[in-house]
Amino acid sequence: MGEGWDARIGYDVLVIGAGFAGLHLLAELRKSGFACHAFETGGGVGGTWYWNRYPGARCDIESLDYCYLHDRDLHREWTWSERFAGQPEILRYAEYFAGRAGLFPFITFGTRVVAATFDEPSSTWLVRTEHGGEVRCRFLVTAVGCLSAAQIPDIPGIQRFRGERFHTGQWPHEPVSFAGKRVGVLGTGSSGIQVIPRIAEEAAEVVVFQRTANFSVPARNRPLTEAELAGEPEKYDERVALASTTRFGHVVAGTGQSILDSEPVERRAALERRWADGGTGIVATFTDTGRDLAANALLADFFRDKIRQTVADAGTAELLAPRGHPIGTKRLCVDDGYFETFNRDHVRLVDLRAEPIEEITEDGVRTTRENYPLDVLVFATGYDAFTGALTRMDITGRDGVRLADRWVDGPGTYLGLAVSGFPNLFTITGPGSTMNLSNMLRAIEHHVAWIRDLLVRLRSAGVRTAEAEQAAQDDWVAQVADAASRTLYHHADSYYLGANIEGKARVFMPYAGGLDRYRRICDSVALDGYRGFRLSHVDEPVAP
Ligand code: N01
Repeated sequence: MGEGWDARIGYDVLVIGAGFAGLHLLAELRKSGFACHAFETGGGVGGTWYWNRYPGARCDIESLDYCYLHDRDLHREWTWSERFAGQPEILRYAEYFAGRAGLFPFITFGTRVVAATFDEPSSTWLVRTEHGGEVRCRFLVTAVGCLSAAQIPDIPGIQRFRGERFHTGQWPHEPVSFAGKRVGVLGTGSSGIQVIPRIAEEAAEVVVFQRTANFSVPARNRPLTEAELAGEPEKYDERVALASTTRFGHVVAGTGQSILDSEPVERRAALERRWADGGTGIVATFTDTGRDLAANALLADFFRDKIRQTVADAGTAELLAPRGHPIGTKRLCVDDGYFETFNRDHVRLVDLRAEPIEEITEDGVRTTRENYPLDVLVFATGYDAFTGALTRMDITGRDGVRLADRWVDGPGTYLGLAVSGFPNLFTITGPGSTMNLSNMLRAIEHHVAWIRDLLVRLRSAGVRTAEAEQAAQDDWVAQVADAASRTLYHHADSYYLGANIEGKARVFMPYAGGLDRYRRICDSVALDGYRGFRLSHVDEPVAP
């Protein structure tokens, strides 16, 4: 039990989730001497990488950037095999980390947390699991991921379908065979764009139901070379420095030029170089494409031309060419042969804007135009992003207020780390932090260190509760909105704005001001004695 707190409480800290965030926090808390434990819904560690086992699942950030950097030895010990690691390798890395830090005995697997209630007289959280277990703790930290609450659309007849049905984010552990089958895929975001080419390699027929065409760039994945791996130890310090000095947490080099000021020939040459190199870095080639619609349109034209050059059938190419949202305002996808897949005879694209789905039948999908008989339906339909994993739990703070109710008009947080009215609750990569607008691993490492330092400080100061002040939270919510208003994000109906979930408030949820700026703000809050938090001490009287 951690020193300074009452041993009768239960745990000092409970962590919900054992993905990259939960594992790292658990390891840090244990090193700092806290009595802590984690609950995890899955049967193993890894979070996103435990659940997303669909064929083709692969990270869109380079392996050497998408890994922990807080431990130099760990970075030296692990050897990545490819430029963009696949799901099995990333999962092995998470398992290796958990084993190396001796975390397995401190995680209860296969156990979903369904409720957490703040008990005001004792200033503790009472946490309830799906199996009816109850555990008490002083501090509760959510590490539930921001893209983990899978979303299956409520299409009429969906329950009647007699074939197999999968969501990419809840993929089964046993192999799924598509051989000889007619497979329908709904959704053409990052998951759909990765899974469709792999399914097409095996299936007899593939029908892709597309509502919104998406921008995608080839990954150009390849094995990492001996030279790259050998040079890595020397690059370690630079990578650590970049985590706090760059917008994304790793370097995304551009030309430093405006696309509007560039000559057509040099513009094309710069973009062709990036296209040939692969990965999302192409959107950072020019300085103005993320904030100016005319500049953005030039970049979007380049992408649409690439689709026309790749897809043989002109009509299909036009349907696949994204329109109606600026490039980058929905997450840029990274693919391996996505557009080429539509040149295969057994792959068909259905434009749901022209023929919406009327219903799912026992043996397929019926649109306003046609019946599509199917053996398998794959939902690559995304997530109730950023808030869903939190609001699907019944979290109740002071005065019996539920988090889901508190956030009905959009998620209010202080720094994405705490919520007023919910004392002693901290959220790793919560709404209002940079989340997936930055490298998630860099954001996680920052949050974990920040929360650990705060807890150590609270313990040594004998603090009973720490709670975000409403005024500080309101100010932060305004800063999040202001940062978003300087971007083009409002021009797309994206999950960043909650637009993919019917009835969800349309509020831009991530902090778009950059991880470097965000870190400076959080660090100044800490240096300033945790400005914006109200602290009550162990010897203060507790409200009745
Ligand atoms: O989900 P999405 P995702 N009828 O929300 C469509 C990360 N990730 O799982 O755009 C028909 O992006 C929806 O259409 P629309 C990454 O951060 C990373 O693909 O709403 N279609 C859209 O096409 C990513 O951004 C990696 O019109 C429906 C799709 O489903 C995030 O996770 C890999 C529909 C959902 O796309 C989420 O990606 C995978 C309906 N009723 C994921 N409802 C990598 O690292 C939804 N759609 C590479």
